[in-house]
Amino acid sequence: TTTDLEAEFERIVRSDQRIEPRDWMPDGYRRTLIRQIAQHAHSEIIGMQPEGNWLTRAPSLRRKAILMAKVQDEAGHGLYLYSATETLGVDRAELTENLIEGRQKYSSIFNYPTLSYADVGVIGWLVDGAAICNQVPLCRSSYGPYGRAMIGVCKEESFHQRQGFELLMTMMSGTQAQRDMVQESVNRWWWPALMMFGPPDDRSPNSAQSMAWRIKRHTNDELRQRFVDMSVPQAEVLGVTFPDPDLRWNAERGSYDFGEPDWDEFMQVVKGNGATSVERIANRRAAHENGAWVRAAAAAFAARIAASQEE
Ligand code: FAQ
Repeated sequence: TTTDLEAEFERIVRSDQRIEPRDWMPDGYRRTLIRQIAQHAHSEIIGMQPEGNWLTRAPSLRRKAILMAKVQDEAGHGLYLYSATETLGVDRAELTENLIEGRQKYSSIFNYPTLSYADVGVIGWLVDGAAICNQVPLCRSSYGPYGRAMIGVCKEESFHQRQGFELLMTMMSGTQAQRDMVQESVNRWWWPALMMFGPPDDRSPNSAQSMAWRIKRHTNDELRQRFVDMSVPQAEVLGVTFPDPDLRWNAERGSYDFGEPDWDEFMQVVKGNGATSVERIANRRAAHENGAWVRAAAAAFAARIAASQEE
């Protein structure tokens, strides 16, 4: 009976075992996972654009090779996460449609422009840093295919974060103009990076249920705090500051106090009114349409192989 199935589902979740694709699950659990994993996949794919913007203008062959590897990794993460979403009974073609028609979201962070090469370093350091902070706990997510996907993804994100930090260390030991370029970039990305963790807990409609289902393991504010605490000492090593006058050590809490991100800006960006929102989706749509002949050719080839095997 449904009650037995529900009880079994609850038992698996509560004992920190994994729900697998063929297991019974509540409709809401399935819907939440499709929403979160698809958004995550879309973020990886759209997230190739801001850094891809600098591939043709990398300052050296070494930087170009590193950046190319990173952007290709993001593509891999996206495809891996689309596969994880498909285990829940949706079709990848449908997910792509949802993205380019604006029916599904992707991370707010990718709606900001990359204006200098320092942005490549700062995205690696702060954006991948925030991504790791958010995704390491997701390795223990209750849905098997998602949790397992996160393990490989996090290893690659760690490489991304280090390449960003190393790039910034190199620039910070260069000329004053280079140091200024890094600080200017940090000033632009700090607040958007904090917004990646989502709205504050009291305005996060999905958190409580997602935590009860052990899809999410920490609240948005918990992870944001962890990220701030992790980033401040790294900024000191680099020799940059964050644009927040309220940022200071709180000995009592053993954590940094910090200011409030501009949540109106966040809501605008999430609604599709970010600086580069239109451009990002237009590029994705064009890539999809320009790839139609590849999909048609692959389908025709597969049909021919299938027909020849029937003979
Ligand atoms: N942007 O109730 P909550 C990467 C939406 S890392 C846009 O708190 P939830 C790596 C949220 O969907 C980035 N929308 O929601 C990389 C919901 O709307 P809905 C991707 C946001 O799901 C680095 C509404 O607000 N990482 O790509 C954002 O419990 C460099 C209410 O929010 C992931 O997706 C936002 N920042 O918590 C690639 C991680 N925040 O769906 C290239 C997995 C919230 O009801 C280069 N996802 N919203 O219409 C998660 O952990 C969660 O989904 C949260 C949001 C924490 C993002």
